[in-house]
Amino acid sequence: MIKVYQFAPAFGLPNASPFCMKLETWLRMAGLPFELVNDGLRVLKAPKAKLPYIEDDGVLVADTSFIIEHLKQRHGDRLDAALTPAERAVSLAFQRLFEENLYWAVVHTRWADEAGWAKTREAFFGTLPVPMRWFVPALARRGLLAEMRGQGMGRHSVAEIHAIGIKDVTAVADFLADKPFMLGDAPSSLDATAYAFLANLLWAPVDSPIRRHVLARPTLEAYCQRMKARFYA
Ligand SMILES: N[C@@H](CCC(=O)N[C@@H](CS)C(=O)NCC(=O)O)C(=O)O
Repeated sequence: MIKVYQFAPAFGLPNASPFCMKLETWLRMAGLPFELVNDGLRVLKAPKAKLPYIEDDGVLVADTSFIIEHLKQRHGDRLDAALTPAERAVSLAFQRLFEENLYWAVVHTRWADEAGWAKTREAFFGTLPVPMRWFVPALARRGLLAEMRGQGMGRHSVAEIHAIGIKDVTAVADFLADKPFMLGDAPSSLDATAYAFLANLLWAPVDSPIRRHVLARPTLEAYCQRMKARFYA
């Protein structure tokens, strides 16, 4: 059985970490049996100090892209085998948009913005025992803000970060258009990423101009509802 080490669910989502939600969605889409281990403290022991990671037949694999590659090799490619080279290229480009760019704009709304941080602190750390609850949130916040600055997003003004996120959302909405799934009629691995990131924007109670822009494109919410009904029924 594949064991998935991830953060505990928060914000009423399968996971408030879009990467953890991506992996769970992908496993559901691929129809592979798995067991979730919801334990945020595992990040301290994780091979790359990030969650999620998996244990599959004694092998540890970290990073959702490497995990999915590993699972495809071991259990067959149930989602992307029929994609053309052009579809694979588009899929990779959108994956990068979500994971390497939009992600950091979302991090800003949750960890830098004061109103977003109040929600994040309560949802992610509210159940920590005292005295951890007194110092862990501030330490984690400092770490995330330093990562965001290191990545580059954290060097932009708030207005610029929102504009960047809005451009990404516009590109996704324009590309999805009225297709049922990102690449057409059939779901592919890209939908695991797209759904996880869009649902985290839409359904986490963290307001921002980026979230309002997602709400302003109703095909995106319809897409999330479609993914939820099909894979989380
Ligand atoms: N590229 C990684 C990213 C995973 C990632 O960024 N996980 C975040 C949660 S969304 C994390 O564990 N952060 C902990 C930290 O940065 O200390 C993947 O695809 O799995």
